[in-house]
Amino acid sequence: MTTCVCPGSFDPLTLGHLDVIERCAALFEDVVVTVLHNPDKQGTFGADERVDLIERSVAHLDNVRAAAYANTLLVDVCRELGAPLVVKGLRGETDFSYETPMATMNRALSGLETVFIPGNPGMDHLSSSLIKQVAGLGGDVTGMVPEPVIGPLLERVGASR
Ligand code: COD
Repeated sequence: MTTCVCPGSFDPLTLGHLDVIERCAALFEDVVVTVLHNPDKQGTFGADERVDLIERSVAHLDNVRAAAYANTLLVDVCRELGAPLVVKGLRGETDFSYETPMATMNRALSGLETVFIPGNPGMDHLSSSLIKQVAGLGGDVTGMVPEPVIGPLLERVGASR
């Protein structure tokens, strides 16, 4: 059985993330969505909240689970899970430029391979940060995040306005 890891901040999960996760679920027997710390990003949701929103959004996928890891390298998470590879979605050249050094670093650290999967073109505009901006200024986020995320997202960014 090959375990595939889908790593990210997921702050919060978007329909773009979910599309990649669903495609991984069709390709691999075991998929672990891992919530990790990105030092370049300030968090809106706590790690446990993000995991809860992911779990509620992937309830229809039997072979997908979610977990959060604090102060841990992705390569160590994958070693612990017995996963030989991670899958990352690419929305185009900007994602490719951002992701390639991380993929090379992870391979240098432990031999961990990164598989890139092209994002669904209709979802290329979906990013957690843009969606939070839209929601925070009263825009409609229907069709941008999974249904379980809508309420908590509006509650959270509304509360911080
Ligand atoms: N369509 C397709 N793919 C998408 C979309 C979309 N609409 N939106 C996002 N994605 C992809 C991203 O390209 C990314 O691959 C993945 O989904 C997750 O996205 P984010 O934005 O939630 O997560 P990031 O990019 O902030 O995650 C960065 C990590 C947390 C994975 C990284 O910082 C990390 O590995 N941290 C752990 C510490 C570590 O090991 N550091 C060394 C790294 S070399």
